[in-house]
Amino acid sequence: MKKILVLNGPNLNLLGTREPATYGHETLADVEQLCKDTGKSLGVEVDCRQSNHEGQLIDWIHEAGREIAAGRMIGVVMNPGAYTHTSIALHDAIKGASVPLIELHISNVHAREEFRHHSYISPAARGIIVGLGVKGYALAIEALVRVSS
Ligand code: CA2
Repeated sequence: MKKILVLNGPNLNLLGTREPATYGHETLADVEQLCKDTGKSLGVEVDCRQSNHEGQLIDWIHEAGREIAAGRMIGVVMNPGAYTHTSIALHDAIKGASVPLIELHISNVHAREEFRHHSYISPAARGIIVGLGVKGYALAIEALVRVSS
């Protein structure tokens, strides 16, 4: 069974604990369960990881690149959190590791502050899902399966 890696970036471990008007009531554990259930229904294994550290996220993208090259992984779904708006290093990692990656945001970043309108990740992403709440994770997993088959 092929795998998909779901990466959540900084502060997403706080999901469900505050700012419910923006990010909903579901916790990160709820989101990870949704991802695993979605994968199961599509015949893929979903591995979920979260880190508040840019270098850790980069190491996981490199690892995904090796798994994809070996034919064991389809790609990555990533909510890069605020690193979306700052991280050239994540952009370079995605491109450098040749990882098909769906960039995902729970909130509609384009309807929020100006500083959230620019993404360093989008030019390196295979596709983008924005503003559909945590259900976007299920849509992103399905999108990755569909575009890679
Ligand atoms: O909408 C998204 O998914 C974001 O990637 C979330 C990031 C934000 O910096 C991006 O602009 C958009 C923030 C994640 C922080 O998550 C929290 C969840 C609950 C409480 C506090 C923060």
